[in-house]
Amino acid sequence: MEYKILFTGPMGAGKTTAIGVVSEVLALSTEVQNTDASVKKNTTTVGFDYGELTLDNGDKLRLYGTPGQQRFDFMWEILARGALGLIILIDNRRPDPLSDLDMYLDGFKRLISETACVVAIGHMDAHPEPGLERFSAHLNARGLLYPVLSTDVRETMYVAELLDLLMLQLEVRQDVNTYDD
Ligand SMILES: Nc1nc2c(ncn2[C@@H]2O[C@H](COP(=O)(O)OP(=O)(O)OP(=O)(O)O)[C@@H](O)[C@H]2O)c(=O)[nH]1
Ligand SMILES: [Mg+2]
Repeated sequence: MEYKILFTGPMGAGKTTAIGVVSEVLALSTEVQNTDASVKKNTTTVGFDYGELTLDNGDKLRLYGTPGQQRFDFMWEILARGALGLIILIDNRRPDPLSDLDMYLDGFKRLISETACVVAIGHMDAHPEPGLERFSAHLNARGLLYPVLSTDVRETMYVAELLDLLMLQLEVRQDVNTYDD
């Protein structure tokens, strides 16, 4: 089986980093020099990221990452097409990470209602607040039950964990659908 998985999140959260650390092919990334002075980073993604990963059972994950800059919102729908799950990567250094989360939950509403979603909070090492319980409460208040965890996508192990959690939800969903029939 092949699965398309999408990573999204604000500029600098670590989408390109995450795909780069787990991809077994040279990750494709459309980086250009960053001219947005409000985010201190040299380059930013303007098209999308792409990487591939084969699981132990032979399943292949095709990993896509959205650009973080708001001016590329039009890419969201294109990239969401055919995806089997969404990983929302939050950057806890930003002024209002909870409303960032809302933006992606709203923007990808259809995809996540039909598939699976994991909410991963990055950059907690330097910015522990808001804590995980605030994110969970926020999701619960919206009637959503997705796994929320802290991550550091510079480490392969953490990215693998996010993918595992997403795949697990898909398996559960498939089982439930089988019972429905
Ligand atoms: N300290 C710390 N640094 C992190 C963490 N996660 C990612 N980073 C760093 O943050 C930066 C993220 O950059 P990218 O991977 O380019 O971010 P992006 O989400 O692709 O950004 P855009 O393409 O501009 O939207 C990299 O320098 C990572 O090494 C973390 O949890 N803690
Ligand atoms: Mg990027």
